[in-house]
Amino acid sequence: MLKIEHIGIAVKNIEQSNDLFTKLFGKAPYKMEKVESENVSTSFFMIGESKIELLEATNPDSAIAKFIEKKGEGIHHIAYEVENIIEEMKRLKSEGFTLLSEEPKRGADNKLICFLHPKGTNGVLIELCQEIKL
Ligand code: CMX
Repeated sequence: MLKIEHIGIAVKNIEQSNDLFTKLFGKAPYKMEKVESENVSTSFFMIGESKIELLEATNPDSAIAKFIEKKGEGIHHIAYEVENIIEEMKRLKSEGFTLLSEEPKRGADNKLICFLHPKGTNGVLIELCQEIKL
């Protein structure tokens, strides 16, 4: 793994949270994006080299809706950038981690992504992401 790519925070209302985090950071999100396949609306803030993603559920079946219902708003996942997501998925699978998809999926902010089940990572949902190079 190369570095922490971003930290994802589950929020109930992304417009209100955008205002809150804009006040907190002193700068606005650089991007907002809906990811239909994950049933989420996202916004991204860049703070120095660190990226924060806010996530709001767009329907009740969304992982974010379930998370908020169970645990309330808060840190939802930590995403790590990888050089080659296919190779990293193979490596982690052979180490015994549970991948939540067999293939990488297309995520927000121009990334291929794959999640690891939090039960196998001390209760922290881990996302792997690789930049899609055009
Ligand atoms: N962090 C830590 N634990 C989590 C979690 C999270 N984000 N989400 C769920 N859990 C816990 C649940 O609380 C539950 O714990 P207990 O058994 O102790 O109650 C456990 O994981 C398993 O729960 P589950 O009922 O088997 O499964 P869920 O329906 O809650 O789904 C998960 C959990 C991780 C499999 C599902 O959320 C998932 O597939 N996530 C990956 C996709 C995703 O999160 N998409 C949204 C973000 C997209 C993006 O970043 O663009």
